Amino acid sequence: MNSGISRRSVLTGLGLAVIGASRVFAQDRISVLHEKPVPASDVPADAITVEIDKMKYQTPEVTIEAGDTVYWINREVMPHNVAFKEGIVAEGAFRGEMLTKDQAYAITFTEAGSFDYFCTPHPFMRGKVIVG
Ligand SMILES: [Cu+2]
Repeated sequence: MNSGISRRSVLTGLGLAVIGASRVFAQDRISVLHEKPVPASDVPADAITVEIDKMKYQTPEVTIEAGDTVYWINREVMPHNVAFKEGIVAEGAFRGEMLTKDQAYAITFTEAGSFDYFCTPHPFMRGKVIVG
């Protein structure tokens, strides 16, 4: 007579690991390197720059990678800034500091997307940062 040995393996039910990767809209999609404008001479030589002159952002559209920093440099006496409407880079609106001549302002873009900006006192001045 054969005595059958039965083995029973017990499968442990594995819980699905849920990764909490959903974006929180309230989180800022940018970080500001320096709260105040810096002299244009402090801008690194290899920086991604947008010059502001003649009431225009001279490179109206720049394409960068997430984590890159864009420096805006004002080259004229007329003060300008970089501002985003509500919901573009954060839940609220973002208004960068005003730049006088030869001052720079740096913003690091931490998430992919297309970010339209404008100049607060000159809303006809517009530009876009595309983060790939
Ligand atoms: Cu302006």
